Amino acid sequence: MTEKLTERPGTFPRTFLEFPFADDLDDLNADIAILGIPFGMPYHAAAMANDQSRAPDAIRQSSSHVEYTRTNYDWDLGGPLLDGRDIRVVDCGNVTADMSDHKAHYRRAEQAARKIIGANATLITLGGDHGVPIPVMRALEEHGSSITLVHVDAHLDWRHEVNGETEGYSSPIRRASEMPWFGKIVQIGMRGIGSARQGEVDDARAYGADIITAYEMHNIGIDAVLDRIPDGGPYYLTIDADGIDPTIMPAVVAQTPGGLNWVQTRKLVHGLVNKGRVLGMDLVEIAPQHDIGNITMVHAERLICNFIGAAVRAEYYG
Ligand SMILES: [Mn+2]
Repeated sequence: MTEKLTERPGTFPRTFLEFPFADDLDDLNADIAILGIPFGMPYHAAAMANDQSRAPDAIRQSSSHVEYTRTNYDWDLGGPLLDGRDIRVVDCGNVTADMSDHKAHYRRAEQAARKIIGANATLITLGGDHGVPIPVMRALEEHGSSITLVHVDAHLDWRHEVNGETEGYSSPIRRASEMPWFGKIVQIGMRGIGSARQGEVDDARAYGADIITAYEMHNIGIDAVLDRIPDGGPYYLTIDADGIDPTIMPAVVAQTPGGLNWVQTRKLVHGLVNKGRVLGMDLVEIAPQHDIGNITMVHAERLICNFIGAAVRAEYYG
């Protein structure tokens, strides 16, 4: 019997922008697939379901002007979202949890991501905390060599372990550095204080990670940041919401001043998509209970729509 890897969200709207729900990952017909991965590996028992676990459905529910967003002229894109083309976007739902086996969630997430990427669809992952890209990045194994990892975050995320857990939200970039299919790592937006100590910074630099702090990014601008990312792809883009400035994405656990503003974020997304193929992206670490008004969700939806619209126009799909 084939294990059911994902389930339909129980909220309304049930899918992102009410795109079709597609949970038959063995028969996936999609150019772009959205996947919720609610649960990372916790550092404490009380964090097994953290606030970030609610984010995939919260992002879906915030897509409130679907009839406009999917059909009307989008000035961020210079036309409608899918540019009037025959592009199939689906929402695969959320990776199914197993209350008696937390590791099963990552195993299913990796299997789901392998099927989606194997079907040649661009994967957009909604977290969850920053542990959830670990199984997604594992799933890229067969898809490319020398994938450039582009990481937006206030924090370095190079811890080997925290409380004995090696696959939690402080470790995704170190785990990626151990995967032979990743080459260059470019880290953008570091500032303030996180879980990294001098040793983690030394390790990242020894690997050759290009660490562009938030302050350097503000000084040199996004065009210069894009110039430091190798041309041609393939790329994987992981965005920790706390890398974005808390004035536009306040719904994070670690609010840190000085992050990417909206114009910089949009320029980075469009610039990267147009430099080469982005195999997938994730948006993680949104903690819905910290939102102010709906401002984080508005920017999250805009970010995802800009990524989709840019990919469509970069001729990714036939
Ligand atoms: Mn992070």
